[in-house]
Amino acid sequence: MARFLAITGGVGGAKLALGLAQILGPDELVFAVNTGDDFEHLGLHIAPDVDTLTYTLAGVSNTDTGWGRQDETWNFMDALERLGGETWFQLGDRDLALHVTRTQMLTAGQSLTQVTAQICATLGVTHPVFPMSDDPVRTTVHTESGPLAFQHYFVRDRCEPAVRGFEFVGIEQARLNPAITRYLEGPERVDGIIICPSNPFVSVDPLLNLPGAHAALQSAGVPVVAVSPIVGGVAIKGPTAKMMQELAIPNSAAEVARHYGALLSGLVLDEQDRGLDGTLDTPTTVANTVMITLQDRVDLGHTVLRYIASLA
Ligand code: FO1
Repeated sequence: MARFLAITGGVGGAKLALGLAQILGPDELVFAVNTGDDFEHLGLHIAPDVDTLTYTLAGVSNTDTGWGRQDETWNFMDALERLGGETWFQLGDRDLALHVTRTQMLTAGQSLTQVTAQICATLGVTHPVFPMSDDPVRTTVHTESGPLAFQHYFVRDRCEPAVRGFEFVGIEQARLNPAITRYLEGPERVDGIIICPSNPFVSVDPLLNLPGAHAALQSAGVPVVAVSPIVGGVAIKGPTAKMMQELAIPNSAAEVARHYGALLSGLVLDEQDRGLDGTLDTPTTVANTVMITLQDRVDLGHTVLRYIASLA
């Protein structure tokens, strides 16, 4: 039975993750999720990318925003606003319950991996979801207005300040989640690794930059396939293309391939970038990567799995 590891960030990556989860069972697919976006807010540990994936796989995500829960109510935010509290980061009542539970469990000494497993089980998510690390890694965005904690840059300042670079604070002391390492070596080794169409700089790089992670992924010796989050020079979701422009990197899918370099066995380009097919140092294939319907996600999942099989 073929088994796969999918590396994902938030909203964009979770779309393909859901497609893959419709095709592969819980013993065939595991997820490694970015935690560089995590932060402590209002005394709570928020893990946005882990939660976006969990809610998506559980079928309870807010499909308008991509983050947070469907059928949400906002009594807590309204009351907080009246008290003069910080309201730039929207926490719905149901979502809040999850953050309170997670924070309590972490404070009681459980690891983020254990907490995530319990929350997934409660929500009926059967595919294993692993935070990239149990150690704190916090993405700082260096901007023209100075360094900003990731959520301050992303949500509070709406990605407006021009980006100068990124720093993953704590990464030198952090280690790749051993639950993920297990799938890269030995008898449990997966047959392929999928990098979902998440932001390469802030959603995938935190995991790749964990000490030894890049080498562990490479030495797994299995195909590593990424789906480009850049389509026709723009990002389907989020600030990837804007960041590339500000970093003076051409905002092209070709640069996504160049960014991942020798790690990649292949890149899935969108139909709109068909002109790049066969012109890059990295092997490529072409598919519809703009996932609007559930069927789009499943179709792309099948394409990715077929592509991995062809590269194996
Ligand atoms: N994104 C927003 O743009 N605005 C918000 O108020 C917001 C709240 C929020 C609450 C919980 C959660 O899990 C995610 C939330 N996000 C919000 C999304 C999130 O911050 C970003 O999409 C990711 O960090 C980027 O992957």
